[in-house]
Amino acid sequence: MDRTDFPDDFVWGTATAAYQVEGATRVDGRGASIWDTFTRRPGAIVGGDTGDIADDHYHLFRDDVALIRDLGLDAYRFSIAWPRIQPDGRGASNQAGIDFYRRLAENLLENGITPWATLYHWDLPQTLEDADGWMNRETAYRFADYAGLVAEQLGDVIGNWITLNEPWCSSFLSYAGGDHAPGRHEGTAAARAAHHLLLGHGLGLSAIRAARPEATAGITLNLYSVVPASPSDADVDAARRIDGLANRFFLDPVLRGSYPEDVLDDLGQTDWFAEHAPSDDLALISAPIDFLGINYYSRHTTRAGAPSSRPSANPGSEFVEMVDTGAERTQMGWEIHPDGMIDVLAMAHEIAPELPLYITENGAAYADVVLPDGSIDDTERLAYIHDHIAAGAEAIRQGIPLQGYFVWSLMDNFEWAWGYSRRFGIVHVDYETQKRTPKASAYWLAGMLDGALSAEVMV
Ligand code: IFM
Repeated sequence: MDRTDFPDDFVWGTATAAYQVEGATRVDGRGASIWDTFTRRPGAIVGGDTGDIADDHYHLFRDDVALIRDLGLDAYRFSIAWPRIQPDGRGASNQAGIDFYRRLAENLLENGITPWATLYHWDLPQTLEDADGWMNRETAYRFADYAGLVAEQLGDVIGNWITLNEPWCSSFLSYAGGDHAPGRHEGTAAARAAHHLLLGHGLGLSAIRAARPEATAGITLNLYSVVPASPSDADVDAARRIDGLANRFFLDPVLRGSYPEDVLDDLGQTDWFAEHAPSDDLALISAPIDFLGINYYSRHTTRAGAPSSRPSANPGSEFVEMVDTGAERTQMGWEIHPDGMIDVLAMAHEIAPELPLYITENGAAYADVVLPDGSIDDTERLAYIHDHIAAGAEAIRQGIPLQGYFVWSLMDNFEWAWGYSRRFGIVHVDYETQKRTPKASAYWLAGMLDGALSAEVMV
């Protein structure tokens, strides 16, 4: 397999997110985010890790951009930290924050790499969480102000915008499951946070379009292939619930302009949505996007199970069990199912046949071993990425307009509640020295893309 198996203009990229890589959390006027707060909560993060230093990408970005160039990649998807731009989540922009992203974007362009910026990859300014965060509709308007401000000031060097990354995570996982910042347990009411995030997307999109009519803009959803463990009515219904919460609750409003009624019913939120999610909101949320970003990692096989009273990131579906099919899993425990990537692409394509699709994240965590000669032979990650890229090629053969693939992640980084205990990078990071070492998967990718990765890269 090489890049000639894909259209000439297919975008090959890699992705990171601000809090996971930047570090430098207290410099140049950056305000506190909910992750700065959450990582201080005892027991919230494995090992008590924080993003305070992470990969120090804030200072080392030039070396990281050189790596991206040498990998032969066309695009870099990074995220902009809202609290660097508006330390309190509102008001005028902090010039030092804007300047950092301008330096990064300019450096990318000088190296022939196209910047793709995500505006919200989960680092809400803490002051906005103090005012009830995404449970408060006002936060959507603050996000739109921020999006417009950034597009206005950086739209000359950044042409591709993603409003939100994975709103399922920043709503259900964060406000129901409590696994992610701000670590709240609002149960099924977390659906309201999801609506406010999506409203933020709609308002933000319109602010980007107003500031930069020429911009290309979309949203990234994390979608799962969901299948019932058996054809029994109960297992099929379990699949309906999980597909509803994970996929349709986000795809439908963005692509169809409506929420799935069965999911609102499962969540007991029909009345709240009738009153607080009017058709005007849905018109904004479903305004045309230029592309849909899909993050794909795994498949869920579901069966009906026993009710549990534990706070769940899938509220209302506590009595659904995920089945172990015996398929191989990554270190995250996520089942490896490359064909599922075709399923989720097809899911979106069926609703919006003309819409360009991008895999904005795909990758795997494994317990890498640094060999005595310093190399990292991550054959499992290499196979995972290879097989998913092959699935992408198959999706294109089936007529799905897949236009790009971004590997998650460029380098090992702060994996949220898992801290530094999970490594997703194709480039290894020694957190003591900040030395970057490309893994076997990076060399393989560079070979496929005719990159020019040298034997070892020191930072
Ligand atoms: O690290 C995350 C990323 O921030 C969002 N998508 C999934 C990745 C792996 O868990």
